[in-house]
Amino acid sequence: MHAKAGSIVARRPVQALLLRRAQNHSVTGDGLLHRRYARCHSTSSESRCTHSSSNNSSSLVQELMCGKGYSVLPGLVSADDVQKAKSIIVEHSESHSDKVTHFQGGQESRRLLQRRVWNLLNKGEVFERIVQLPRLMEAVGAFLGDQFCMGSVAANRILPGGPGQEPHIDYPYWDMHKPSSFPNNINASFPLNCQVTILLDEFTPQNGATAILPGSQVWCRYPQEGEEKMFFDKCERMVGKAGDGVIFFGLAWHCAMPNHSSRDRTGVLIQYLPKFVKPMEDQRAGVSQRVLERATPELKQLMGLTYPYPQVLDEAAAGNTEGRQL
Ligand SMILES: O=C(O)CCC(=O)C(=O)O
Ligand SMILES: [Fe+2]
Repeated sequence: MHAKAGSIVARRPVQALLLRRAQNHSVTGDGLLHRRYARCHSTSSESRCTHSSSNNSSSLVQELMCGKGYSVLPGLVSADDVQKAKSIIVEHSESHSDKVTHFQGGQESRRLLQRRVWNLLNKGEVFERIVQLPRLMEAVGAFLGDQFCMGSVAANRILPGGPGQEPHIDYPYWDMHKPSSFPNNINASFPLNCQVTILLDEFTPQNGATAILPGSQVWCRYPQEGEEKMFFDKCERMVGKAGDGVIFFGLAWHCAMPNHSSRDRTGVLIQYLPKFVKPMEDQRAGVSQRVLERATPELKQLMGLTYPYPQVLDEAAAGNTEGRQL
C-alpha cells in the first residue's frame, strides 16, 4: 500500500514552492516527485490546510487534500460481500454490456472490453450495505461535511485485453477541459468530490489497477494534451486485495489502465459529493419502492432525500425554516 499520511510541519519551504507551481499550472518532472508535500492552495490564508494528524480522520483528510490525494482502506468489504457484488455485476454486464462509458475516446473497437454497470443501488442489497459502511461514512464525512450525498455507484469491469482510459479528473470537475464553464477562480482549497473504489478483484499493475498521479489534485485542472507521458512516467497504481477500498480526491489525475492479464478486473466506483452538488445519477428515480422503504437514515442522506432543495418554495408550508434560531 502506498499511502501514509505524515506531519506537514517540517515541509513549509517545499510547500511554498509547489504552491507557486500549482498556481502557475506549471508541470515539471522534479516537482512531481515532491508533490506529496504540497500544501492545500488557496487565495485566502484562512483556508490553508490546517488539519493536524491528531486522529485517523484528520490525517486522512490531510492526505487527500495536501498529500498524495489518495489512501488505501484495507479490508473494507467482507469476502462474502465481495463475492455477492461480483456475481451481480458479472451477470448484469453480460446481459446488458453496451452502456454509456467515460474517458475512452479512441478505443471504439475495444470499448466493450470495459463494461459499466450503473445504478448499483438498485441491483442488490449488498450495494446498499457497501455505500454506507461506517468506515466510509466517517472518512467521507470528515472530508465533505457530514451531510454529504452520493452522486453515483457503478461498476467498472475490465475484461482481459480491455483498454485503459485517458488520464482525467472526476465529476463534477470532469469537464474542466472547458474551463470557461466553471466558476471564476475555482481551486482545490475545498473538495467537491470524494471517490471510493472498492476492489472486487486483486488490483495489480498487470490487470489494470487504476493509475493516479500523487499530488496532482492541487492543480485543479484537466490534464492537457501532451501531458500523458509525464502522467504515465510518474503515476502510482491503486494496488490492493479484493475487499480493499481506495479513497481519493477526484481532482487527482487518474485513469483505469489496460488489463494485460487473463482475468477480469472489477471495481465499484462510488462518487460522494457535498450536500449541495447536483448528483450524476438520479438516485431517487433509480431505485425501487423496496429500496426506499428499507433505507436507513444514512442511505436516505446518500440518496439526497434529507436535503430539501430544490423545492417549489411558493408551495412550501409557511414558516421560518432556515437560520440559527429555528
Ligand atoms: O476503473 C478504474 O480503474 C477507474 C475508473 C474511473 O476513474 C472512471 O471511470 O472515472
Ligand atoms: Fe475517474
